[in-house]
Amino acid sequence: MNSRLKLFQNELPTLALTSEQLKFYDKNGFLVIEGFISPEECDSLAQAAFDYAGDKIHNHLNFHREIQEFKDLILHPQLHDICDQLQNTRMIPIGSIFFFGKPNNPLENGSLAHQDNYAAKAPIGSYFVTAVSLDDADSENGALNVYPGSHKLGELPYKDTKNFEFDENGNMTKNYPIGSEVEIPEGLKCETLSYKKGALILMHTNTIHSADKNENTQGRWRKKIYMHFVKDGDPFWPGWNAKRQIMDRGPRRI
Ligand SMILES: O=C(O)CCC(=O)C(=O)O
Repeated sequence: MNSRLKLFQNELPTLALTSEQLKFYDKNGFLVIEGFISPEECDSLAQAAFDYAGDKIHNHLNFHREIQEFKDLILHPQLHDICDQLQNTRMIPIGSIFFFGKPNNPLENGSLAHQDNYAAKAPIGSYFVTAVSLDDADSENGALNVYPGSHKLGELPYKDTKNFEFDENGNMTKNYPIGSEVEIPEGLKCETLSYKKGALILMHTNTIHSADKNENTQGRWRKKIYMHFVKDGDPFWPGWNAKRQIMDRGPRRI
């Protein structure tokens, strides 16, 4: 398969985070880096997603195993540089999930307030969440809500809930709001992020987050690819739907 993107280039210079970015992440449990990829690269990824999905406009797991552009993205050396610095070790990609974020789509219903490690069950602090937004996103089209500082609370008790239902042919028939819900501890504030097309969002696995269903009436989509990592050598639960698996990614550069 030929890639229309030229993302995976070993010769890309290393990307060092600033001390402000590191401090912000440490304090808040998330970080947004605008302009990580270009609008053209976003469009190329979006086109590849539409070409692959056809009329199946819903969440898709592991596009990076099916679509070269998404494989290039999850293997982007500068994405790894950033993950490695924030987690202070070599981070290994293990899975991804794509959201079309089509306005008023019955097969996309946002997500409940949750932490992400309920799914991967990796050692505490090992699992790591990254996402690239392929559209501008804000409260008008269901952007990500985060609870700054919640990553310092450890793993909270959660209500186990189903995310998806599939028919016998593997087609998604039902989508519940994603995530196993946690109770929001007192004192935490919810912040709805806004970011531009091409932004990279990094999130500690214990950061409580959610997203509203996209009910935009102006036809604004909110396409986004989440890519998940785990610390090199750590165990995790593959998951019957997600089927997480390690990928070969090259050496740590920074
Ligand atoms: O729709 C979103 O951006 C949030 C998705 C989410 O909460 C998740 O994948 O854990």
